[in-house]
Amino acid sequence: MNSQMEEAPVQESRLLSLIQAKSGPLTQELSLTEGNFGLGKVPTKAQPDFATKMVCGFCSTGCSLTVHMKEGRAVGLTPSSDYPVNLGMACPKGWEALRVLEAPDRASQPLLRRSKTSPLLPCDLDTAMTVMTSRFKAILQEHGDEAVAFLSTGQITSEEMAFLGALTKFGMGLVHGDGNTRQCMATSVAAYKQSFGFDAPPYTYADFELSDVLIFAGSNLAIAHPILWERVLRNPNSPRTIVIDPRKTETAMAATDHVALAPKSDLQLFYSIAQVLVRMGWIDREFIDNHTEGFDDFAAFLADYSPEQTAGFTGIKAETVIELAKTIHQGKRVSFWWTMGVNQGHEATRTAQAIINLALMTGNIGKPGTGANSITGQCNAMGSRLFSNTTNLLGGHDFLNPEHRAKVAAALGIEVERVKARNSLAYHEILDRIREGKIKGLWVIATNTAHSWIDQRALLETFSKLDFLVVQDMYHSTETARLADLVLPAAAWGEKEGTFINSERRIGLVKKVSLAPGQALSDFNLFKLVAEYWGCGHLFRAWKTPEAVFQILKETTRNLPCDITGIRDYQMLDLMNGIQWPYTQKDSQAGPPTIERRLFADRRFYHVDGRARILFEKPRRPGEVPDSEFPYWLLTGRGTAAQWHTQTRTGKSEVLNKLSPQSLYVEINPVNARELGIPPGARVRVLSRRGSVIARAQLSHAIAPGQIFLPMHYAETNRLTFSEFDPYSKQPSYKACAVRVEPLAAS
Ligand SMILES: Nc1nc2c(c(=O)[nH]1)N[C@H]1C(S)=C(S)[C@@H](COP(=O)(O)OP(=O)(O)OC[C@H]3O[C@@H](n4cnc5c(=O)[nH]c(N)nc54)[C@H](O)[C@@H]3O)O[C@H]1N2
Ligand SMILES: Nc1nc2c(c(=O)[nH]1)N[C@H]1C(S)=C(S)[C@@H](COP(=O)(O)OP(=O)(O)OC[C@H]3O[C@@H](n4cnc5c(=O)[nH]c(N)nc54)[C@H](O)[C@@H]3O)O[C@H]1N2
Ligand code: SF4
Ligand SMILES: [Mo]
Repeated sequence: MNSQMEEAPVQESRLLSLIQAKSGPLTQELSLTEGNFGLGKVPTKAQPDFATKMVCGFCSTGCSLTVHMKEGRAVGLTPSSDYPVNLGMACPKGWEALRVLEAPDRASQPLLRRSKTSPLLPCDLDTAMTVMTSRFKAILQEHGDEAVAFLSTGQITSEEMAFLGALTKFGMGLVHGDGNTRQCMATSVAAYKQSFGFDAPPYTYADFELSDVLIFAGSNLAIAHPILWERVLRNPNSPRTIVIDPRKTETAMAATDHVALAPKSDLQLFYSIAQVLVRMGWIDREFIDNHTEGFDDFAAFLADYSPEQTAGFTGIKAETVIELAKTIHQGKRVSFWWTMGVNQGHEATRTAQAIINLALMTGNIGKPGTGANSITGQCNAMGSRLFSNTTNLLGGHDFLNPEHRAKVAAALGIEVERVKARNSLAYHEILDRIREGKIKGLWVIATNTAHSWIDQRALLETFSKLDFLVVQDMYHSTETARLADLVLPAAAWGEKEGTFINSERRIGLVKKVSLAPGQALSDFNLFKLVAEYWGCGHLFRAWKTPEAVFQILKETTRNLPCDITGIRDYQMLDLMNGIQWPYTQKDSQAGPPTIERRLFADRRFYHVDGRARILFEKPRRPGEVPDSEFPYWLLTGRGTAAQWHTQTRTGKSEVLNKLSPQSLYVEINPVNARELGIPPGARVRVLSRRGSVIARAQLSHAIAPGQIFLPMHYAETNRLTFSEFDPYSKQPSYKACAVRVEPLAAS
C-alpha cells in the first residue's frame, strides 16, 4: 500500500488528474458562494458570511433548511421559513443534519479485504478502482452479464441515481440492479401504474390543510413525517382525522378516530367500506361513468364483503364501518393517505388500490383537499422511481418498449444497442440468484441491507456466497460495510450537489456546504471514476457535473406525465423554492410554475383511454399467522421521530440519542405482560421461526393484546421477520409474522 497516497488529497494524484481532465472535476473544494447557488465558483475565506437554502437529506417531506456559512464553511442551520413545504419548521433529525457528518467512523479512504480471511485495510483509490473493475469484469467474463448486480437507494441525488443506472446498464453491461425503494415504495408504484397508467402521486401538501376528512392507513405521520403532521394540525376546517392502524400510535392518539383493525386485514376493511358506499348509493356516478373502468364488476364482487361478513376477520364492528363510509360520504373534501402499513404486506398492491378505488368511486381526486395519496419515505424515493434506471428505464420508461429505448438512448447520446431489452430482477430475486450461485458480484450503494432486509439469517447466508461485495457508504462501520470486500468512501448530503424529489413531486436542490472527509468522494464522482477505470468513460463525457446530468434527465421526461422540460436549471429550482412535476416547456411559456399543483384536475388519467382502472382481487391470508407455538403478531416500523432507519446517521447525534432508547425494546400489552409474568422494563426474549432477540419490555396499551411491536432501528428486529412478498410489487411484508415472547431472568 502506498502510504503517501493515503495522505494525499484526491486532487494530487496524477492518475486522478488525468481523469479529471477528461470527465470534469472530482475536487474536494467547496464551490458554494452567495449568489452562485453552489455552482462552480471557489469561495475564499474573505468572502462575507451568508446563508443558503437546501433540502433536508432524511425523509421525503423535503423540508428546506437554511445553512449558515461562515468563512466558506457551514456552521449551523435553521428551517427555512419561506419554503412552501415546512414553513419554518423542522424535526429533530433536520436540526441535527450537519452534526452527523462529523462522526469518527466516516469512511474517509477505501478499505480492501485482500482475501476472504483478511481484515479490511486501507488502500488508495487507484487500487480500489483497479481491483473493483477487474474483479467484476472477471466475474462477467466467466459467468455472463447477469452475474454482477447492484443494490441502490432512495437516498442519493437523482443525478447520482441516473449515473449509477446508466453506468451499470449502458456502460458496464449489467442487467440486474434494484434499490431499497423496493422495501418501501414498490407497492405504490405498482398500484398507481396499474390504476392510473403512470406512477403518479396526485397531491400537493396544501391538501393536508384543505381536507375536511383525512384518512391515514398504515401511516404514523406524527413520527415518520412530523412536519406533514404539523400541516394537518394547521388545517382550519376542524377535520375528521381517521387513523387505520392496529396500534394506537402517536398519530392515532392525536387523531379524532382510531380504527384498530387486525393486522393485515386492510383489504377486507376497505372492501367493506366500498360495499356500504355502493349499497347506500354514496358514490359519484358521473365520475365513475366518465372517468373509470371496471366499476360494475367491482360492485358485484363487493357482495361478499359486507361489514357484517368482514367483521370477524378485521375485528372492526359493522357499525364502525358504516360510520366510516358515512363520514366519507358526508365529507366535502376527503383525502386518503397511506404509507408502510399498507405498502409492506402480502397483498399490498391490491390494498393500495382498494384505497384508490374509494377515492375514485366518491370522486375524491383531482380537487383541492382530496386524493388517493401515497406518502413516500426517503428523501429521494420519488427520484429513484423516475431516474434510477433499475426496473424502469430512465424517466419512467419501459426497458421492453423499443420506442422508449430509442428515446432514452437519443437523450443520452448513446447507441440504442446499449439499452438492453431486459428488465431487472427485483431485490429479493437478486438475492435468490446470489443464493443459487448465479450472481457472484454485488455493488451496494447507500443502503444497509445487512440490517434492513427481511429475515437476516437468510440474508447473511446469502451474502456469504458472494465472490466480491463492494459497499459504497459514508460510514465504514455499517452492518453491510463490515461484510464488504471493498468499501468505497462516499461524501454525504451537504457535501455534494444535486436534486431530490419529495412526496408531493417537488424537485428541490441540495448543495455542497461542507467538505467530505479524507478521500471520500461524492457518489457522482465515484461513478465517474468507475466509468473511467471500466473503460466506458467516453459515454459520460457530457456528464461532467450534476447540473449537466439534470439537463439530460429533463430530456428523458419529455412528453411524459413527469415532463420537467420547463425547468431551466438549478438556479430556477433555487429561486422558485422547488418545482413540482410536471412542468413542461409549454407550461414555462405560460409563466413561472405555481407554488402548489395537483394532478388529475382535468379528470384525465394516463391510460390511453384517459380512464382510471378499478382493480380488485379476493383477499388472501398472509403466509405466516400466529398459532399455538408462536401466538403473537409481530408488527415493526418506525419507533421515534429522532432516529432514521438503521441509525448509521442519527445514531451519531448525542441529541437524537437522548430522544430515543439506546437498545431494543418491545411494546407489549400489559394484559399479555401479566399473563407472561413480565414486569415493566424486564428483559424478554422474542422468538420467531427464524431466530430470537432480547429486548426490554415496554408495557403499553397502544399495542393490542396478541400483538407486539419492535422498532426497525435496531439490527435485531429483522432477525425475526418472515420473507413474504406482494406478488405485483415484490415488496417485503415487514409488518406481520408470528412470534413468541418469553420472560428472562431479572438482570
Ligand atoms: N423518524 C423517522 N422518520 C421516517 C423514517 C425513519 O426511519 N425515522 N423513515 C422514512 C421512511 S423510508 C418511510 S418508508 C416512512 C414510513 O412511514 P410510516 O409508514 O408511517 O411508518 P411505519 O412505522 O413503518 O409504519 C406505519 C404504521 O403501520 C402500522 N401497521 C403495521 N401493520 C399494519 C397493517 O396490517 N395495517 C395497517 N393499516 N397498519 C399497519 C404500524 O403499526 C405503524 O404504525 O417513514 C419515513 N420517515
Ligand atoms: N422490519 C422492518 N424492516 C424495514 C422496514 C420496516 O418497516 N420494518 N422498513 C423498510 C424501509 S421502508 C426502508 S426505506 C428500508 C431502509 O433501509 P436502509 O436503506 O438499509 O436504511 P438506511 O439506514 O437509511 O441506510 C442507508 C445507508 O446509506 C448510507 N448513506 C447515507 N447517505 C449516503 C450517501 O449520500 N451516499 C452513500 N453512498 N451512502 C449514504 C448510510 O450511512 C446507510 O448506511 O428499511 C426497510 N426495513
Ligand atoms: S420532517 Fe423530514 S425533511 Fe423535514 S426536517 Fe425532519 S427529516 Fe428533514
Ligand atoms: Mo422507506
